[in-house]
Amino acid sequence: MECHSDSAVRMPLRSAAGVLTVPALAAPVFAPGRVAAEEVTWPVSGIVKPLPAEWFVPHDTNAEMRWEALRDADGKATIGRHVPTERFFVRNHTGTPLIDPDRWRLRLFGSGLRGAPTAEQAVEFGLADLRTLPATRIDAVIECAGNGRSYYRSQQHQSVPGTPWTLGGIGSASWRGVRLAEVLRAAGLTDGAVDLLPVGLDPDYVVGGVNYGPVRRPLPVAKALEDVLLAYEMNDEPLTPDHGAPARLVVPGWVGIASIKWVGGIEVADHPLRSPWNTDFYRMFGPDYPPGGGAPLSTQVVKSAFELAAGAVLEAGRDHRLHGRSWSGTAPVSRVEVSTDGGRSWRPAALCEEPLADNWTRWSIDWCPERPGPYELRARATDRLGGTQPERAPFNREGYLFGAVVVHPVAVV
Ligand SMILES: Nc1nc2c(c(=O)[nH]1)N[C@H]1C(S)=C(S)[C@@H](COP(=O)(O)O)O[C@H]1N2
Ligand SMILES: [Mo]
Repeated sequence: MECHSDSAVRMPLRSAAGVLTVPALAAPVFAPGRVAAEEVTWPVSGIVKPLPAEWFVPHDTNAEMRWEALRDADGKATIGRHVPTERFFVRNHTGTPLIDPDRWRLRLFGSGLRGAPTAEQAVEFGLADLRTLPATRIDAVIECAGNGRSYYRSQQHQSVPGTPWTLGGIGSASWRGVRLAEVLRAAGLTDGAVDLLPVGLDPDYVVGGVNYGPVRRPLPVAKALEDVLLAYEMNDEPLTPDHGAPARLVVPGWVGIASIKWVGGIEVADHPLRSPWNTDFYRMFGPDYPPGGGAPLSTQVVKSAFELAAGAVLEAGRDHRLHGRSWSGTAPVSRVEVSTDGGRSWRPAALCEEPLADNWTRWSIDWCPERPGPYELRARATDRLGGTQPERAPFNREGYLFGAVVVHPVAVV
């Protein structure tokens, strides 16, 4: 199924200013979490913020971060641990809605709350209410499940549909907000609750003539209580429209789709919940998986990237400091090795900081290529639970979780 062929989404139009506009939709699909969204302005722009070509590679309704933009022409870092909000990648199934923060309400309802309120009798929180709850800050990457997808084709000769990300479908930020656990407790969470269904206020996702309704993905209550944040700030500023204003989830370590943006409603249920985002999409499909797909995707795999353009040109006979970052959804990174000879030999990279869970770790290694010619760089990380990067990523039809070592070509002249 071409469910991730984002190009089919309501045919976004690119205006002269380079802004996407999405034509209004006819028949919305009913989703109980999507009630009275009068505070939302549609039609929407695809992505609201500017997308300068030196920072981003556009992919339909999405924008990928360029890894080479993490260094300036002299090789000096332009970005620390956090990616500034204006430079953060964007993954939109449709387009960014503009939401009036003063009228916005988060509505919680369902059989997992005391008194089982219906969507119409939901427990409501405005932004001001959320700000009266204890605030928490977390440092975490958000990474698309499809990050690295293009390498299924280029390295493994496997054709997969969907956004052809290289490795820029990830960003790290400081997120501030209230623990979802606090909100759930304030709303009357019961011991019987098992699943949540956070629903986005963005337009319905329509692809291949099918309207899947608003973007919404079940989240187990256990994960919600563990470490999920309902964020209203990103990098010390209120969330911007493209990144989920006025509030989004941040689900550490998990595939980006769990981190629902523009969250408007959350169903809390005493039974397992389903949506196309945990049945048709974001599972492993293919010959190596059960007919209905593997389990819904949760934690991210180990990956590494160089802060360097593919095909970068380096001078022969002098020392170069190669920089990169590695991350894992499961545990802090423990080790990074780099190969400059096509994977024959590996040297340890120096970690530039104490590795943290849910975040990337910066590293560097010096390299003095003696002779001109084409070279292949490789970086391979291992996390504290022993997770590492294989030579090949397990094939799956939608091209999720590409965790294999990426071959990074450079030219030495
Ligand atoms: N409501 C809503 N939430 C969403 C999405 C979306 O399209 N709509 N995209 C998801 C996906 S697939 C990813 S990878 C992350 C991307 O977050 P970002 O755009 O802030 O980088 O948001 C997730 N949350
Ligand atoms: Mo994603």
